[in-house]
Amino acid sequence: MNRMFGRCVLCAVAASAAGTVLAKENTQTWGDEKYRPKLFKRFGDIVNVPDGLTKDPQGNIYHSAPNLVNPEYPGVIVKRDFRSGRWSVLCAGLRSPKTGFGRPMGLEFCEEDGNLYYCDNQYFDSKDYASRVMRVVLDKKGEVLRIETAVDNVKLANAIRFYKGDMFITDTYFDLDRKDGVGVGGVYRIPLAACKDKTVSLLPKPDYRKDPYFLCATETKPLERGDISGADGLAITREGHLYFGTFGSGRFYTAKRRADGTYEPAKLIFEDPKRFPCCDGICYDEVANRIIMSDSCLNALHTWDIAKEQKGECGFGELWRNGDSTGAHGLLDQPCEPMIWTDKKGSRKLVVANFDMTFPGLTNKKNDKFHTLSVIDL
Ligand SMILES: [Ca+2]
Ligand SMILES: [Ca+2]
Repeated sequence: MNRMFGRCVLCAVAASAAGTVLAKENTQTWGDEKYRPKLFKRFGDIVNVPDGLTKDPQGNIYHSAPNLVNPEYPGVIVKRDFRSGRWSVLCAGLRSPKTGFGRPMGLEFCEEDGNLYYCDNQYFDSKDYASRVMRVVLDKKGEVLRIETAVDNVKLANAIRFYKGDMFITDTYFDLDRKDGVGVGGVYRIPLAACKDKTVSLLPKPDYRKDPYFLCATETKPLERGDISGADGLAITREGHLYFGTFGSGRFYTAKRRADGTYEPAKLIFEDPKRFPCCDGICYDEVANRIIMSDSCLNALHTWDIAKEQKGECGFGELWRNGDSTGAHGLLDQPCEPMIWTDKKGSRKLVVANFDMTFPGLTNKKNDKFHTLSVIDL
């Protein structure tokens, strides 16, 4: 009897502890309540650092997790079946021969060849060009046949997009050790044909301007939190224009595509460290003709209105922001990648991955046990 009582007391304590957690979720929020993020998915520790998001033409969702917080679990790509809503493991990230880890981050389904590509971010394990872009070759049923290296010699492969036969990736660190303390990162453009039958190797960074695949550079003057990370998120509009921003300082750029398929030099279009101190993953919202940016530092989602930009106005806006949160009830917890997705009822959603692996100076203060995706009704 006493033992039973003891157990009940323990339960009561646990419930009260959970209640405390709930109360703390009443963190400050900014933004229209209709955009309050809700919980889309909570994973077990098998996905302990949620990162990249993409979808295929059938509406299946692919989600990557480099799992840097709890290395008991390998980096992994999971898949949500559109019809059943069930999640399953698609594959583990292929282990790097240099580090022994597989670290899938930004990923994109390529409609041109029907395969899934992901950035293998080895930078936290090796700064010696160990990162790669991997191609997950799928059969007609979507099962994995093999994983092969499309691009190597990358420092920190971060985001990946496709446009008209070309792959575009960001490399967040060039490690040029500039005297002025500015961090350089950049965007590369690699024709799919160039890496179809062999691996494309990027040139070492001291020669980056000679690299035939180099497209444009970003510069990051560190803010108070001392982060010099460069190009991170990348989005491409239906006309092929590029948008990208720096993780360390939220500098936001565009590079316009010319009619002949070449690109104009990158242009800095927004820089305001108070409102946008960190550009993590971004996506293009074709319906609203805007870019949606996740801000890992402020726990926020911002927007960039392209029509306003074309009129010479500032396109910046804030969609949602909240204070420190575990994400247990869907609030943002270091949002790193947004994705537009239409559910079975035809309702347009914004799905957001919450990285929840805190760095100095971020709103997120703790790597907690809630590994989550949020969702917002658009
Ligand atoms: Ca957290
Ligand atoms: Ca969390």
